[in-house]
Amino acid sequence: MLTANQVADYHRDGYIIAPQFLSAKEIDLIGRAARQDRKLDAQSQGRDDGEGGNVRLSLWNHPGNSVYGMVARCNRVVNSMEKILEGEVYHYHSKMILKDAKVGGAWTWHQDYGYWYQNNVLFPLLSSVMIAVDPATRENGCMQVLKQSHLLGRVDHNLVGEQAGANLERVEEAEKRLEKIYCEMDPGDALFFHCNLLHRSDQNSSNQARWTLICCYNAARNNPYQESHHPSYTPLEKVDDSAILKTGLKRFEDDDSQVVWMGEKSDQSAKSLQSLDKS
Ligand SMILES: O=C(O)CCC(=O)C(=O)O
Repeated sequence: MLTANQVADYHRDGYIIAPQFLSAKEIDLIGRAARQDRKLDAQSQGRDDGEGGNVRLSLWNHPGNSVYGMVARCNRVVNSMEKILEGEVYHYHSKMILKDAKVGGAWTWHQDYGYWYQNNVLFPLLSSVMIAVDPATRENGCMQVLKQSHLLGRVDHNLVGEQAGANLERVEEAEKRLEKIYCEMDPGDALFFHCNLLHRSDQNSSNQARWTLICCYNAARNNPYQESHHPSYTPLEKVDDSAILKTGLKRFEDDDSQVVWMGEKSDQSAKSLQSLDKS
């Protein structure tokens, strides 16, 4: 679990990197499961990155009983989130970002709340944890964050390609004042980040894939005021940390009955934004 100091750093900077948050055995299992998982692959969708590339991701709403679900439900992760968000949390969704060698697309500067605000969530009481499955480096398009940008509050977003992009003038001004951090990570390292933290990543032109698992949580007391394509409050069944290894290579291919896939067609968060061309 995150320590009190790590949580304090998170609140000061908008993010914290916890090295080796998953053990070598756990992350090796996740990587093997994901790479052999035909269902995860089949459910993946591409999103135009507005820079001539395409990001590929698979996204599911409920954590379910796969090995990825065990990560999203384990005490180590969920209790850390409950410390950060200061109360009960529920699973908002998880996604695997499949940033493949040579072809993996970019993510434009955005805040996650730039998307989620569109989903009738009133307060920015959401947080995500990005767990490196592969080494994430500057060369293969690791995450970049603007330190302390969560203190800006929510910035307006427009549609960029098929992504939500933060207002560029604001981003440029923020870049002059705030430090940009390249979050290079080893497999098993975890980046916890605030939903108003500005972040992006470059295209992957290297020979190394950069896959990451991202689990997102909303505070239970921040239940959306209207239903959307991501879940409203659903009690989260926590599991012991040992459940990850005990579950073994249980992939979506073996059982995805609990997860509720979210295909491109039903993800309206970015699509509901105005395109810059039209504005
Ligand atoms: O995978 C990345 O580099 C960024 C992903 C991201 O920003 C997101 O899923 O919101």
